Amino acid sequence: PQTIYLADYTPPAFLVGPVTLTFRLDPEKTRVISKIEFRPNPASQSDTFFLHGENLTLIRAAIDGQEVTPELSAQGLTCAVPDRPFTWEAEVEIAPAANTALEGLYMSNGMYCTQCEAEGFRKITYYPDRPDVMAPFTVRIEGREKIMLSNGNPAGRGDGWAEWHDPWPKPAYLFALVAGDLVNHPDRFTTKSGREVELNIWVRPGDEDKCAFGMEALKKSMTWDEETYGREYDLDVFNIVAVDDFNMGAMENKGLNIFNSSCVLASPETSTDANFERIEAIIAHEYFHNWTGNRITCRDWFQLCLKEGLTVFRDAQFTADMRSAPVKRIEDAIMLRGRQFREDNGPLAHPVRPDSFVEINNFYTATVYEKGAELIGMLKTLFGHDEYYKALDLYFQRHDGDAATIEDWLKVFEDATGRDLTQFKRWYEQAGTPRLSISDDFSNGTYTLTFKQETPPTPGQPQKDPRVIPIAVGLLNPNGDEVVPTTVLEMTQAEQSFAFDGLASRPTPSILRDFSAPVILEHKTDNATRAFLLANDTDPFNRWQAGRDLVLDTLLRMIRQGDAPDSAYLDALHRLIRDDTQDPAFRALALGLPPQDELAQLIHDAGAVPDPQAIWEATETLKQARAEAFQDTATRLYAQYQVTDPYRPSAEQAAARRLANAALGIINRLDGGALAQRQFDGADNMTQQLAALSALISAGKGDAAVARFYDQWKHDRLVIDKWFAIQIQNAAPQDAAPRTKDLTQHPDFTIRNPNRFRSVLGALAGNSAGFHHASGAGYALLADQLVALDPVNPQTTARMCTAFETWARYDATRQAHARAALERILATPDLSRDTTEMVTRILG
Ligand code: BAL
Ligand code: ZN
Repeated sequence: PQTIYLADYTPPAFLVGPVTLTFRLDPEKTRVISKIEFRPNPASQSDTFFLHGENLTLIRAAIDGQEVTPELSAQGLTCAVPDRPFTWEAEVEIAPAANTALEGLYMSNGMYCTQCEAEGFRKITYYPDRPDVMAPFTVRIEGREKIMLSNGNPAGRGDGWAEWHDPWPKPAYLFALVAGDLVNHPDRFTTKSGREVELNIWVRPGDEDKCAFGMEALKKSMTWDEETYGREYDLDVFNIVAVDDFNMGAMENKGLNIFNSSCVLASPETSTDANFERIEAIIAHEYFHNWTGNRITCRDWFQLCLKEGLTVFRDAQFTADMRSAPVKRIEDAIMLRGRQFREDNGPLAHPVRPDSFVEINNFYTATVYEKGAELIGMLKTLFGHDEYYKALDLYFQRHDGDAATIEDWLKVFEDATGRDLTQFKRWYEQAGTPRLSISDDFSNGTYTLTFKQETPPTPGQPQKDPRVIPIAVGLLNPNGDEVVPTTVLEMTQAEQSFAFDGLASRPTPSILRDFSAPVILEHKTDNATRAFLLANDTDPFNRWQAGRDLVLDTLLRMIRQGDAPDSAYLDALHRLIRDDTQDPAFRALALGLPPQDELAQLIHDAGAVPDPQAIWEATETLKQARAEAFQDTATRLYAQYQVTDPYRPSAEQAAARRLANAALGIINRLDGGALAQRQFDGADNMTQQLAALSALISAGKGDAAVARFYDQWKHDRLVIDKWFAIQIQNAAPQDAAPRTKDLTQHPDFTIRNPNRFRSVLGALAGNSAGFHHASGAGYALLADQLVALDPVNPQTTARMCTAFETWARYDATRQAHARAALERILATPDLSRDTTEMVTRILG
């Protein structure tokens, strides 16, 4: 397959004026008739007229009304065209019902829908399918469906047809069409300048009662973006549609967001508190794209982080404002370390702005999204609130209507702040997570902190230059009082010292407060200091981090040396969870254990070979020790944090349930599942029911509850996804692959639905000791399933290959099993470009 390089970018040869599309819908033979105004681009050296097009049957093409015979290839067409503006017309036939890849126009439960990002529009008609070609679209849909939607504002409808007009020039990846027998949950919003906007969430009949929460989230997002960024909505209608078969979480098509139903449908009975929080964030994310992505889009796909990093950052700000800022920050750090640090450390490491790709769908990654968001956060930390918003105002003013680049983005900050961001740009260009080591010194009232930064080599990038790292630091005196409040140190060199004068005694530093940079801290401190920070730090993130450092230390000593669980850790944690002045969500987070995959990475980083089984056993031993030490406290917390009010998905109620369910997990290890059974029997919401089911399975008492849960929910596909996943997540290492295999034979398992596939095979990949079991059964099973899925849905296959990205850290036996599985995938005839690229990179 061909590699595409950022350095080879050239402007489009032709620019596009108004686009008119007519769809005559039919599952097997949809006709798409396009009429497009083209004009030569004076900024281009090329006069080659090339239109992308894949899997299309061309019926006819004409230029200025005269039929032409273009030259066709598997990628598109070329045609001789006049050296002046002209009108292109084409009629093609496509088969939505046969489209299982879920890119372009396809069918889901009898409903037509589209997914065009990144390069799906070329499967709908011939077009310059690149984000720097922008045009207003008028769309006519002809069909028998009750509801027929496209982008923009409604422009008319009659018996068997509907028309839409989107006045905002957009790239083809933001095109959308939906048609089906849908019902809506309607509402209205008035923008701050008085525009009346009709809002709808469209769903299949029967799902109407799961839309209210999403609608509230949408209205809150619209208000928040007006108040925080001064950004208003710009059409008369905003439509959201829920679709069951969808590769991504959701898609920000202009005026017509399409959502994976799992990311919009919510009810207390079927959705957990975590689902509610995620739905609120994704609704906000897609809505915020209207400005950061749609009004200002990307010049080319290498700039993906321009819209995704910024929009993730904005949705994180929104969640922090709607819920608890410290809890959101801690959850984001856990996620970043679990997914992005892992990516940065392995064969798939790539810069936030990659400089080459084979298949762009393979770059919708944690690095582009989540690390991309961290870079925006660092700019805000470095420049402060006012300068950040000054730069953003300039960005919107200068680039509205543009297809922009990271250079444009950084120039806005330079112009707004007067600062030079040449060094900061390395964050976009260099892959890998910087490691920050620390030493300190105290003499004559001066405390000096010295930092050293080093980024290990990543594929294709052996050498790294020092980056700008904002290090937020506070200092505490021995009484636990803060003697130096949070100060942002701006590290620019490979090694750099910072001095604090006028101190009466040697302080305890609290470093990287609020996780001020996406780096790994290598701080050789002792457990007494960690316990001190856990008790006294004023920065909630670092208080949580101190607890996390304590548990990592005890687990690593248990794994490496067979030590018993550390009593200093148990005591410090016990003090914290008993303290009712502390936020229950914070205490629940402090009770969380580090992901076993992260422990494996730490062991690997220290030069040893991790044993997933030993890591699992140590984690189990620690859970048991905590249960014995915290039994009485857990019993009290469980009772005290029961929510008696009617269910609300609020941050406050969710925090109480989270702590009570953490307490249930503790009690469950000692009472043989008795309390979990009571909770399961009495649960009136999914958060309680699922936590109880999980506990029962862990206690080995899950069989009856698993069967009952299935009977209760077999009509609800999203709940059944949870049912599949939870059985695998809670399986012991030796049982995980056999259990998964059994479940792939369940009548409700299908590889056609990405949510179902992920709920089963994704759960296996997430069960670290099970997936990496020494038998190789986990690797072999996933390979079997990926080989079966690839011809059906390459995009989801390729994404799931990331389960293998850590294979090289394990022992020779596991490596041999993993290599065999990967080579078997790669040897599959006609393997997709997506999967070929991923497996090739993973094998290294
Ligand atoms: N643009 C793809 C889905 C999302 O990031 O919103
Ligand atoms: Zn996005």
